[in-house]
Amino acid sequence: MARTIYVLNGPNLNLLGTREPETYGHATLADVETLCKMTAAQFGLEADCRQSNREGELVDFIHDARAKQAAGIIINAGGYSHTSIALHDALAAVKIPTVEVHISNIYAREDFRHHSFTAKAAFASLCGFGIDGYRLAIHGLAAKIGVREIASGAQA
Ligand code: CA2
Repeated sequence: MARTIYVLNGPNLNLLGTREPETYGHATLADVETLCKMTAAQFGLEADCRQSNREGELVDFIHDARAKQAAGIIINAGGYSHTSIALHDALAAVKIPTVEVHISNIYAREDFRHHSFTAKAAFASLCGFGIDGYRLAIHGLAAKIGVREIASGAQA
């Protein structure tokens, strides 16, 4: 059973925590990655977290996920979500269970954010939960692929 999930973040998400806190909160990308690694570990999974500002590099990461037989992908493709047929095609090609995440509620924002190409290649999408969306996405992905949470210790 594959034990690695890929957590992919797209353009400008490296700026998290430095600007626009009213939209994206105060947490940094490092905080997101720590949250993902800790959440994945609760399921005995390892989160391989990557960020790129380049569309082609994100395509390469998706191909890497296939080559490494990743159990799942969590992706926030940032602005490319709304424009990138290439990312849609890569996700569709690798056939890895994928959850799309957006930190903000894209449906409460500008019309151009209401459509997502990556959503069409994902089995689920989450938006508007802030960075907690990544934690929720990992829980949903684990349920989808049949991975149970590891018991966290004896109950009193
Ligand atoms: O809400 C999300 O997670 C988005 O994917 C974020 C993208 C935006 O284009 C999508 O419509 C929704 C933008 C990421 C930019 O991140 C920044 C973070 C801090 C400061 C500036 C930009």
